[in-house]
Amino acid sequence: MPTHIILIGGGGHALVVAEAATLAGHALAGFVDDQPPALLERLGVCSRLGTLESLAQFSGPRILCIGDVNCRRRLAARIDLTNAFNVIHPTAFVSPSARLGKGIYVGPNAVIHSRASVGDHAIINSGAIVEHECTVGTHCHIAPAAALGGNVSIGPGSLVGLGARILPSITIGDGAIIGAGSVVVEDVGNGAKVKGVPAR
Ligand code: JB3
Repeated sequence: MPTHIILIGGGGHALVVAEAATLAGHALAGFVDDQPPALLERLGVCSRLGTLESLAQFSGPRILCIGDVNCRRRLAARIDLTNAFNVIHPTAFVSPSARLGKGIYVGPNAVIHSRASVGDHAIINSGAIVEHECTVGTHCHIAPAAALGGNVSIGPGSLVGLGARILPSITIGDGAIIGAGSVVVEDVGNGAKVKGVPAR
């Protein structure tokens, strides 16, 4: 019996979550969004159930489908995510010893390796690599093709940009931003924004 998932947000990120959920054998109950007209509606992917406020009428499984880390964090504080559901693309590898929270999106060809842990409402996007014993905090976004070496720790609400590389055993603080294509060779503090090779 497929799970009927409510998507929270109706834009580009919701589009990829919807596809991953469908390929994984789930069904879509529809989406909620405050801003008309949403991409999902224009593409006929699934029906709009209402605004975020209307979410209170539903008890089914749901997932936050908003790419912006701060927006995702802000909305998570405002809505009921008790029944948050993980959407994992069928081509992703998630180690049996990895520990996942809830409301997590794992994209195509992503890797979450042995004994890694990923917090609630995080995004491990297309082709991203979270190596063994990493810790990825809640609401983090590991963008497409980013790679975390073993034992890397990423604080809540941080963004690791497209194709960035984090060397093994590095610690990234809370709410940090790692620029696309960067190579991080030393720890990064809370709220820091770094970019480049090596990232500064
Ligand atoms: O780069 C990749 C692979 N994906 C990007 C993703 C991580 O982030 C994607 O290309 C986009 O840059 C972005 O996807 P997202 O968040 O779907 O962006 P957009 O298509 O602009 O849709 C934003 C959705 O969030 C829309 O449904 C908005 O209604 C909703 N939204 C944004 N800000 C908000 C707010 N909804 C509420 N209620 N409140 C907000 O503040």
